[in-house]
Amino acid sequence: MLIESMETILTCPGRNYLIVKITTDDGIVGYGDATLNGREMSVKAVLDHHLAKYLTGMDAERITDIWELIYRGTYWRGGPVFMTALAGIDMALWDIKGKRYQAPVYQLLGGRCRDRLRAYFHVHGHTKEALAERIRQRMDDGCTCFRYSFDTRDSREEGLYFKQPHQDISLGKRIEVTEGNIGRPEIWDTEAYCHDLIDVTAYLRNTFGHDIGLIHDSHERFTPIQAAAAARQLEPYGLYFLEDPIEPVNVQGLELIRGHSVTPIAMGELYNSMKDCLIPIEKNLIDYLRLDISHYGGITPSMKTAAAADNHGVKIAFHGPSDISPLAHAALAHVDFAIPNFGIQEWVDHNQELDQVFHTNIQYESGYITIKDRPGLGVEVDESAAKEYAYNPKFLPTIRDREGAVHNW
Ligand code: KDG
Ligand code: MG
Repeated sequence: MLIESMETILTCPGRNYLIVKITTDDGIVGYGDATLNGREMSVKAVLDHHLAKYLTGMDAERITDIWELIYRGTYWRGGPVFMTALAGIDMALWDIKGKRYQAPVYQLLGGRCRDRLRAYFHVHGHTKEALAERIRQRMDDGCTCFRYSFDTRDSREEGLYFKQPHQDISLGKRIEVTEGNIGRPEIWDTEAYCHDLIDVTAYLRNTFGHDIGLIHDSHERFTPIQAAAAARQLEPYGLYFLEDPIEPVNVQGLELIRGHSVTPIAMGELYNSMKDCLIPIEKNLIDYLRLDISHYGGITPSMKTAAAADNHGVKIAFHGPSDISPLAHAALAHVDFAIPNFGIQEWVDHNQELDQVFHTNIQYESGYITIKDRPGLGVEVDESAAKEYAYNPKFLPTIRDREGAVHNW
């Protein structure tokens, strides 16, 4: 079964998504996700100009071999752009293999280890009371774990709030900086944020008791000592995990946090290869690995890394935001079902446009994700619907501190 062609499809049903489509000489079509938020065109160029012809004529069944060939055989390796392109190819090849053997991908990965996946959603509130209200609404539909964010009030300037740039994604209001407002990035103050983080977390725990899981994502905005102090102060409130407290690939920073607190730590959405995460795994510096399957080279390396993590008691909690497509959500769900060390899955609501383009077989209901058996990844792509939603270039949000210096995103 030879690869006849590889194409890319760029679509924007609410957000921009880059799809990889591989067709084999016997007519099987496989799809994968190659979306890198705000960098779609660079991934598309890698796929269209550097890899499409290269793949033509290769045996579509040899997934690992093709992965190795592209990863190490073409000399320049790694980085988010390249690993996202590779992920799209890898997912499409797994989709093809499933269709070829008429089996869902998780069956080819070893079969189910569980019946359903516990999911968590983002909740954001302007105030802590509003945040609690959002959590209550979500609890009504069965959700038991929440990734909470909030606006921080500026004590020095009446009426000013420090915003977390990503905050409104969960509410469907995307605040990516557009060309028009790129000169006005959000202001950031880590000290004020840290103070509010402890205050808001205490409020949520006191309000809801231990009935719910609480996750906070710091988006690498702390220095190691700030992160250690925050993790220690958060200890009494029993977080499910504190996510991305510091920049990736800072082993000493993670050691500092670990030396001062037992708050569970999650890292990983900015990792691109096993080399980024092996030391934190082996030294037990993290508790949850949040790989982004679309930026980490796909299903093939994720399975290997999950096995390494399992060996050290580290659980997998894949990055699952709205800026990767339902194809990526399906791919990570297949892995989640097939690995013994699944932790929890970040999940997002779908809008109508998204459902028009991607007909997915992965469902969320009452706090859990289930999968309906279909061959391959199980997501049908409506290409004519995809064409209706033209690419809409956007900038990612940025933040600066009070003095105007750029701060970690
Ligand atoms: O594109 C950036 C998003 O993927 C990121 O803000 C989402 O950190 C994120 C998360 O944990 O979902
Ligand atoms: Mg995150």
